[in-house]
Amino acid sequence: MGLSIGARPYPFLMHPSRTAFLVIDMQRDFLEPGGFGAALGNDIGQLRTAIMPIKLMLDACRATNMMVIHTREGHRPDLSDLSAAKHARGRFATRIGDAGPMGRILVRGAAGHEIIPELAAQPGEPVIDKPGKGAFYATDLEAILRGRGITQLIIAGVTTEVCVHTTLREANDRGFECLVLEDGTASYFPEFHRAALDMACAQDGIFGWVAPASAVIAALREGTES
Ligand code: TIU
Repeated sequence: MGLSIGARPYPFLMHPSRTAFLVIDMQRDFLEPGGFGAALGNDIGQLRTAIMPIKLMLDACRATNMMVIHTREGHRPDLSDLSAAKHARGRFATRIGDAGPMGRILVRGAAGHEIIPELAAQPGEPVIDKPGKGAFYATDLEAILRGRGITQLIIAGVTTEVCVHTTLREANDRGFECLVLEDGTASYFPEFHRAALDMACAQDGIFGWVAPASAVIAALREGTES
């Protein structure tokens, strides 16, 4: 059995008991003024369209007991897990670890590192702290997914072509079936967002599937009613 979700490039057969909703880096540092995203010279307003679709998906997952996992990009306060290459990259005045209006940029424990309050994790939902762009690199995400028997991921968050795509690729190589939410992801660059979604499902699903949050939510709702 399974729930059929209208998706690109063809319907995705979802098995909710083996599926996790993975929300990538919906942190104040990317979505609010004075954080890492802004320090990189970006228009943070571009990302806020993803908030409501993710909120609606979280509501649906929580109502149907589907697993939810959150990630946060950030580093230890002593920056011992920050590579010199990542630290040095870019020619900006404010870098990772520097003081900003929401505390030290992309440092665990700082206010800016927190998930935005609208999408805060609830008790029982794992929060994965990751030093890289991909959520599998240097984390226990894979152990948590395997331990819970998860084989499918619904992926949302920011930014589409950076941390979402890196995680999608890591998950694909590890044998997970992945569906990316087209409206639950966003980029500072709308053209990169569109291209990243097209790349995810090109060649008849080279990395996986793409669908709006409403399609997944409708399937979840039907699945619990039937
Ligand atoms: N800068 C940018 O677009 N993204 C990141 O640095 N991290 C994530 O995508 N989370």
